[in-house]
Amino acid sequence: KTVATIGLGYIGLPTAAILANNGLKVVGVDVNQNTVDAVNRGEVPFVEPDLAEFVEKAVKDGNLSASTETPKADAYIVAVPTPFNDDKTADLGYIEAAIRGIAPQLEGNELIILESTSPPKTTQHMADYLAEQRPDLDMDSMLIAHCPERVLPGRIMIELATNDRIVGGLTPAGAEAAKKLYSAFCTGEILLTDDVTAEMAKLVENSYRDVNIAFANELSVISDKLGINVWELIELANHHPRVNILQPGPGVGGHCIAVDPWFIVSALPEESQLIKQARMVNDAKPAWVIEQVEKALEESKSAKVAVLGLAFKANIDDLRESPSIAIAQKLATDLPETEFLIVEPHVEELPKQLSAFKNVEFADMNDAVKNADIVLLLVDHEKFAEIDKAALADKTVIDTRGFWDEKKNA
Ligand code: SAJ
Repeated sequence: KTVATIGLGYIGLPTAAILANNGLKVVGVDVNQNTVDAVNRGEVPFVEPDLAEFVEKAVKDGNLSASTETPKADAYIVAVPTPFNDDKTADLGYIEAAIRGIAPQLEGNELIILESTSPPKTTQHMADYLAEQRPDLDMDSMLIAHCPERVLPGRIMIELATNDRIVGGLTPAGAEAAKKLYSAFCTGEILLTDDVTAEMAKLVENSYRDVNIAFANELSVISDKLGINVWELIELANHHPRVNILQPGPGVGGHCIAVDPWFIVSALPEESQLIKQARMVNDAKPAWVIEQVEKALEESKSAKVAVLGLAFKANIDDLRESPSIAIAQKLATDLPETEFLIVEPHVEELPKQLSAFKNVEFADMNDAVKNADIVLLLVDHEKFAEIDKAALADKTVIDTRGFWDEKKNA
């Protein structure tokens, strides 16, 4: 059996590599010539633990190659981006382009799996689009399914093999065929359903988390107005056997949780009031943090602010869609007289969004804390536990994660 994976990004390449390591002949397709060349040399164009070994071995064994052209294959896996437009609707352009590449190669009876996170009914749209491209093709013979990925970057090679998978077939035969392909490497349970339920399963997993984080973020704003400690409030409420409130923070980052709920909202705006409101609550949190800093600076604009953490969550180096970066950028723009000492132990230098500011400097953790008048903690990196608490005693501390809160850590 031969497989073509369309898209050699964070999901497509690991999937291609794991299939090839399990005896299938795989061609990875990408529009980026550099990516294609790198894979053909047995190299990986981005960092992900264990992936390099998988790719190197598969290429050496002759089971994996890459191309900018879509080849003939028995099965196609579409793993391309689905970004959203400014009006929060999904951009299906990359999926359609993938189908335009696949269409001329088809003879009937092939399997096509959509892996990209997509709004409800995208799998059906993909099939309809294919039928338009190939009016001569017997669509009833085609096996089409949606199989969303749920792997965590940093653990992709492990989670690809061990996570349970949801497979939604446009037809039961499509679901069965996709299950068979995934069982080449997936030791988790493979759960069959229809296409729209599978699309929604991925979206609601991330929306569930977003709504629950929004609840915690809203509580932090309410608690501030009431003059009570939100960390203590949540800690106490969570003693109830059926209550488990998440933790407030400076906002929600990353490329999934802050994006996926919009795919539901844009498909069903009237019906998705809660999901939409949660998104807005989380998106409003950075502005609230900025207000706290501005209040603290009212006395002296020439104060120094240590900003601890830029990553979108704890103990990673991923700065994409990070609320911390947005906060630092806005502060540096609005407060040109204030000096910002940026600390991010997981990266080597200031990211480009901050490097042009004259009032922003990349700093060592302990120096920044020592020299600052205000300490703003944005990410709960373990590394920050090494900061001597005595050094904070005479500073204004704005702790958006409750990192140093005694009630939270009681
Ligand atoms: N956050 C809070 N408070 C919390 C928990 C998280 O403010 O109590 C913030 C984090 O700081 C971060 C954001 O939310 O900015 C998202 O972090 P996360 O750890 O909740 O999730 P991600 O984006 O790293 O990964 C999620 C995971 N989905 C779920 O947990 C339902 C992961 O399993 C998915 O594979 C991934 O999205 C994805 O690719 O969809």
